[in-house]
Amino acid sequence: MDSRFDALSRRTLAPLLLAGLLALGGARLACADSPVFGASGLLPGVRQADIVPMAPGVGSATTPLSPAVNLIANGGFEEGFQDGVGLGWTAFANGSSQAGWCDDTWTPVVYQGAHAQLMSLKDIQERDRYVGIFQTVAVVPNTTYLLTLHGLVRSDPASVSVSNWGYRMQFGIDFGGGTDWQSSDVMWLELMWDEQPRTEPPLPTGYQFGTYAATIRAPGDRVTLFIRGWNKWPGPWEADYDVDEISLAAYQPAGAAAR
Ligand SMILES: [Ca+2]
Repeated sequence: MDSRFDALSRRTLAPLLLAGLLALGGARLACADSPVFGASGLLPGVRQADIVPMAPGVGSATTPLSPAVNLIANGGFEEGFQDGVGLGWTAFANGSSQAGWCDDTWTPVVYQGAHAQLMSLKDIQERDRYVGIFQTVAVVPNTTYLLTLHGLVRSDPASVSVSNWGYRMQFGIDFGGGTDWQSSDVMWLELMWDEQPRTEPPLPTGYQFGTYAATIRAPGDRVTLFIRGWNKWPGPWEADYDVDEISLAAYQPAGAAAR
């Protein structure tokens, strides 16, 4: 892949403001009980070549087409929610747990604007429980797109060593535009966003957001983007997965865009 296709990895410190949503007696509760669905799925193999992550460090050298048109509807979650799920998105989960979705307005975990999508899991009865959202968008075949995700993982253990890497976030792409998150057509990749304290922003830095960017070449006229939180182990601990500012936009390298 062209070396100009490089990093957008960056971290942003959130202000340490404890805004109100879901604050109760000092403990922040995640979503209330919400519907759960279906049976569990396995992680299918990843055809890495179809999703090209950007290496860290050269973010300024990459430029989406200007003006970049975000194909994702409500990618910043500022346009509303229904039943806790951002408008334009569809929820999924695989049961044996309490799964929930919320309009998260808690300032420290909102990447931009006033809202983020919160997905939560707790009271896990079996291994490998998932909570997620997806959206299908129309694309131009054989066109390269830039996918950008922002978010963070929060858990009660607040440590990958304590939880044994028990709380991870992933995204998946179905290049055929399918809407079954358990289909083997979905290619899943892990976001390397390690868990942070669930209810108390770490001092002195506050929460650190993860940013992921990759180029995607769509073979057909539709692709589906899935995003999910993954609780690996049974147990009572809660994990909260926030995502915000999700973008899929036609893309060309900076050198071409500058002319
Ligand atoms: Ca937002």
